[in-house]
Amino acid sequence: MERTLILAKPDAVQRGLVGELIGRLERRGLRIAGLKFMRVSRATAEEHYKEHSAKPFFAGLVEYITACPIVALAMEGPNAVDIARATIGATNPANATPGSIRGDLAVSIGRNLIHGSDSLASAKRELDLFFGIDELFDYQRSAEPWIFES
Ligand code: DAT
Ligand code: MG
Repeated sequence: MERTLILAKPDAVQRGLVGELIGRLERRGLRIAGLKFMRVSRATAEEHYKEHSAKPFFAGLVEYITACPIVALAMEGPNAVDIARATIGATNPANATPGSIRGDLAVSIGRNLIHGSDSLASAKRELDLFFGIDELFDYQRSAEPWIFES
């Protein structure tokens, strides 16, 4: 079982596509472990995207992600990191396979709708940045008949 950080970015909120994005990930089989509608601070944006800090698009990326509220999600399931990345599609929507979120719903690399962590290590780092432990639901500790075997 893995958890990954998903962000429905400002363009997803502005275009009214948040439900569509979450719905696609849920229908794929991932479940929501945390969710919040929030404004990303400049400090959080810079930390989240620090691997890109030397790139020419970094300033624009930070402006974009802090421009209006986003929806942050922790999604979980078996191989959640890779499953989410495949469902999201390639970084540049021009190269994203039709059927993927970016391949169906986006045209521009600078407005590509959604973030998904690129590795388990990134997921842990990014989830810590966006969620407190008390904001994530622990399905294993629940008595409900959840869909994944333990
Ligand atoms: P991903 O979001 O698929 O993990 P990434 O980590 O390489 O992609 O880059 C983070 C974001 O930065 C990406 O979603 C959009 C933006 N970005 C990446 N490369 C870019 C480029 N060449 N020009 C403009 N924006 C870019
Ligand atoms: Mg990335």
